[in-house]
Parts: sequence; structure tokens; C-alpha cells
Amino acid sequence: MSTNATSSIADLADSRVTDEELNELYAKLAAANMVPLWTQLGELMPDEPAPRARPHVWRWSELYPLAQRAGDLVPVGRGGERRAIALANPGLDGMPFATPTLWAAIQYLGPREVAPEHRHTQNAFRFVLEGEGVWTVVNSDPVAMRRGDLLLTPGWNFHGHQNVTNAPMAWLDGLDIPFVHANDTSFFEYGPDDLTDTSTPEKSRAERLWSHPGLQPVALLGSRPSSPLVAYRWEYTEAALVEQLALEAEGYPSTVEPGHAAVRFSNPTTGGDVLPTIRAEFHRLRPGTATAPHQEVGSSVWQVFTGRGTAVIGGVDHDVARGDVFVVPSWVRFEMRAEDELDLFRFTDAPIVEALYQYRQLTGQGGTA
Ligand code: GTQ
Ligand code: FE2
Repeated sequence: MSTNATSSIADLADSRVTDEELNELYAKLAAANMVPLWTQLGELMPDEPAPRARPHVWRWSELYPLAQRAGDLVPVGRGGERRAIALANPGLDGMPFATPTLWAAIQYLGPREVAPEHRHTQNAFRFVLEGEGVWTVVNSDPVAMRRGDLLLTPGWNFHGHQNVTNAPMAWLDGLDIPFVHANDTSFFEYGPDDLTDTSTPEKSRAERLWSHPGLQPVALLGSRPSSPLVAYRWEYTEAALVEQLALEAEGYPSTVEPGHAAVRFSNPTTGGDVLPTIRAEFHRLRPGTATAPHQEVGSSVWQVFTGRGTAVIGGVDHDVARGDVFVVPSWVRFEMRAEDELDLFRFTDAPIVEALYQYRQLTGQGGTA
């Protein structure tokens, strides 16, 4: 039962007050740019999150050909900056936002194309479903992008992308654009027209410094709001998942739940999330397993990396396969079922929710969604 449903004017008004008097008051309030709380309470302060964002699936089989067509028709360069096409949640009034806080886009770079350097306060990452041959130049450090890799572009670092091959490449971008938009905190600056480093090293300078497990360079100690390790390579993610499941099979506690291995990408200087506003994780489910139903404050975007399964979001089954992207809005009950072995990348706004002490969750068969 709702405890704060908006009361009607008639319920609240003193019986000696006429409709005419009340209507005049409301007209004058509107003209004075004032709004009475009692007409808005249910909308502004629901008993529990009532997300406007909707559960939604974008199919790779639809995303990719459209990005490819944009590649044929629309050039990339200074001004437009990126051939990135946002996934717009149908509940968010046509805004190009996947959730109220998170931007998700498919970005497409054709053969030999270059997306010029710029910087912005928005934090960004790329996750690579397939392909290779693009280097993203972050803070003048060229970083190879390959299948399964997570690449970071923390806020206010200059970044540009170049495809050095004769094949196109597309990937998933995640940013906090909607959050920055809501808070009027955006700054943006163009960089030079040409990339500041066009070399194509196997390993970025950031990885050479930071990609040694458990080891931090003493010259650079100190916590940072974003991870200095700009690339999280698939080789390491995969090895971590394989070992979790192997240890589980050997009888050691290592998985989130039976048959469900997961890793969180972390900032080596804090042990916390990779970006101030975005959490990133990778999940693997053994064939035939399912996660326990779960519901939490904050929104998530998932992409299927390999395999097939069913995302049950708010009680509705969505069959998903490689490349499909889907949204789990705040406080909507979610469970994942794996048909064959299922690998999933996930990003969320949990660092925002947690920093503001708004995190809550319900796990297991209980719950209200
Ligand atoms: O690659 O720099 O999807 O600035 C949106 C904004 C990608 C990028 C996006 C951006 C970028
Ligand atoms: Fe950017």
C-alpha cells in the first residue's frame, strides 16, 4: 500500500473553501513559478524507486549494421568528434541516455579513420566485443584495443582514436554523460587536430607502469580518483574467471554463487572502482545455471560477450545472445539464466549511489518487484 499517494485537492481542502478560491490559488502559484509539494509527492518521493528508465534490449544484430551504415554515410572528424550512436532508453523522453546516469553507445571507426583528440569532464570507458586494430590515445599514451579489453578514459584526459587497419572496428562506449548533464558540470575542450602520438605499441606506458599484479610504482604512490591502469586485458579477466570456477570445483569458496564467477575491475591505487562514477564488472555463468533474483538501487547496463541466455528483468524474459546490450533500471528485480556458458560485461552507477549513501539491495526469492 502506498503511504504517500498524492491527495486530491478536494480531500485536503477545508470544506468552507470554494473551488473557485482554490483554482485561483493554483493559477497564481503557477504564474509565480511555485509548485505545491502536496500535488507532487507521489512522483517526487515514491515509497520505493519508480524508475522512468525501462528494461530494454538492443540487439547486436540491429546495432552493428546501423553503425556500419553510419560509417558509410557519415564522416568522422573535428566538430562531430565521434561516430558514436547512443542507446536511448524508451522511458527517458527521447534523451540519448541508457539510464538516468549512464550513456551507452556503439562507436564505429572505419579503415584508417581517426577520431581527433578532445577532453571532457565526463568519465568514459570502451569495452571491445570483437575486432582489433584501433589504438586509443589517452593522455598521449597509445593504448591498443582488442577483443575482451576494457579501456578507460577518465575525466579530463585528452583522448583520440585511430584505426590503423583496413577493416572497420566497433565497440561499446560507456560514459556518465546523463549524470553530468543533470548536474550542469560539463566542461569540454578540443585537442590538437592531429593525434599527439601515432605509434602503435603492444603495451601502453600506463600498463608498463601499473599492470603488474599487486605492485605499484613507488615513484607514483598515492590514491587517485580514477584508475591509472588504462587497459584491463581480456587475458587477465579470462584467467581470473577460469580460476574462480576451477577453485569452486575443487571445493574452495571463490564464486558469487554456484556456477557464477565474477570480477570487478578495480583502481590499483584505492582498491575501489575504476572511475569515480562508473563500476565495471565481468561475469561468467556455467551452462544451465542461473543467478539468484536480485534487486538494487542504481542502474546497470549489460553486454553479452559470449554465449546465450535469458535476462529476466522485472519478471519479463528476454533471450539474449552475443553483443546484445540490455538495461536493468534501479530497483527492478533481475536474474540471469545461462543456456550455454555465458560471459557478460556489466557497468553501473554504483559509485554514485554508494558515495551518497543511497545503496540498498534485496537478494533471493523475497522482495517486492
Ligand atoms: O570516444 O570520446 O560515445 O567523447 C561519447 C562521447 C564517445 C569518445 C562517446 C565521447 C566519446
Ligand atoms: Fe570523448
